[in-house]
Amino acid sequence: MKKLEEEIKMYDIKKIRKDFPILKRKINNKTLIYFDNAATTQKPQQVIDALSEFYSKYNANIHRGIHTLSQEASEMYDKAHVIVGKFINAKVPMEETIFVRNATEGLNLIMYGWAMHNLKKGDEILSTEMEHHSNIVPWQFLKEKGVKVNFVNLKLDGTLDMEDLKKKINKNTKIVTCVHASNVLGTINPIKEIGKIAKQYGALFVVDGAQSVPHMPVDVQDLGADFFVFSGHKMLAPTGIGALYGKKELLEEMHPFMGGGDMISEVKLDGSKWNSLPWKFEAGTPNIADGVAFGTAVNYLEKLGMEHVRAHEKELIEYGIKKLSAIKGADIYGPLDTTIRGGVLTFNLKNIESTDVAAVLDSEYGIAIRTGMHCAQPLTEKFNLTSTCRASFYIYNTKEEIDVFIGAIKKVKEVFNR
Ligand code: C6P
Repeated sequence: MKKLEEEIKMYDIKKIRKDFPILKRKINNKTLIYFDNAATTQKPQQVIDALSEFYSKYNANIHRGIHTLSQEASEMYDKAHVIVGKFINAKVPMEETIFVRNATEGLNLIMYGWAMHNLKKGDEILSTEMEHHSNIVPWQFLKEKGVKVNFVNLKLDGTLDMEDLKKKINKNTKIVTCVHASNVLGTINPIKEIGKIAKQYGALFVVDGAQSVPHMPVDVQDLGADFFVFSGHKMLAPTGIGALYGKKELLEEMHPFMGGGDMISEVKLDGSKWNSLPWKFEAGTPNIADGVAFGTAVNYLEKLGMEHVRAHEKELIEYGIKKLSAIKGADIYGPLDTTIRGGVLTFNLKNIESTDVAAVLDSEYGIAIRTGMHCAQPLTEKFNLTSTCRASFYIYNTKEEIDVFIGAIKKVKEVFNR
């Protein structure tokens, strides 16, 4: 523990910030304070360079040519799978890491590839009220097959009701799915425990890691996940690239999502054979350059060390909660215990519209936050709300920025006479 504390002191925030050119931008004559990291993160120069370098030196289609460029591009793209798979401790990093567009596509792939083919009338899926729409809506597509979708209750302290989970799971439950860290409340769920319960009932365990992989060490084997999805753009990589981890034996028996080039080993007019993993699930020309840059982004995070990333964000959220809760009329949502909370600070100011808060923060202070339901309508309505303000932190944010933010919140209250 002592060693980690010492190392965190060496977490060189000034150096990190220099890697992000956008942080120098002025917004309405103020230096940008970017607190919308749960939506998407900014990109370091290393990732921007990786894209530029790929297109300047290596661009070619992959797995299709024997010419040098195609060979090199293929090698780079394949290697990125290994980098990403190792990052989450996949047992077989290459075969178990499928590149998709984002977490949403990963969840849809599981629904179309596994659930559509394996579930029947009377089967049940158990999700939770804490989910992003992408872990609710795809499962609702299965209702037409007579599959029931149930939801574990969310408690008003921002944690899942584990007793309710134990009540709702039963012998018909074929999939248990849960968000690892909430994009609205910041709650870090007891994933390992939920996975164990799922296994007791023989259900598949699907985890939405869109808000965990970018922010903390994740070990999919230790967590007991059968499938695990996340998006590159929330962890320094470009948009349009993400990953679906799946246990090899499940992926091998699973139906492909899309048919076409590269996902086959043989095509006859009366039928085809599928390619080996992970290519079986990557039909057509993939997002090659962004895939390569995904590897670069992961290398960047690896260098920082995910324990340090988590420790830095924990410090920020602790500080943010402390400062914001001292402001009269500020309601903070989600657990206040930062051992189970990521760097997401969601709040409302009494009698002030969230959009008004965000507009003043942007126009007067150059601070970017998000407002609305954050693609989690059932969660928002559980709290009897229609909108919240959300400041979400990442590796380059500082306590000084939070101080500016808190000063701005005080000013907003003054402006609106509250
Ligand atoms: N949440 C937010 O502002 P995509 O859009 O596929 O990259 O990620 C979907 C997704 C899935 N699960 C969780 C927990 C998420 O937070 C998100 C994306 C963003 O909160 C955009 S709505």
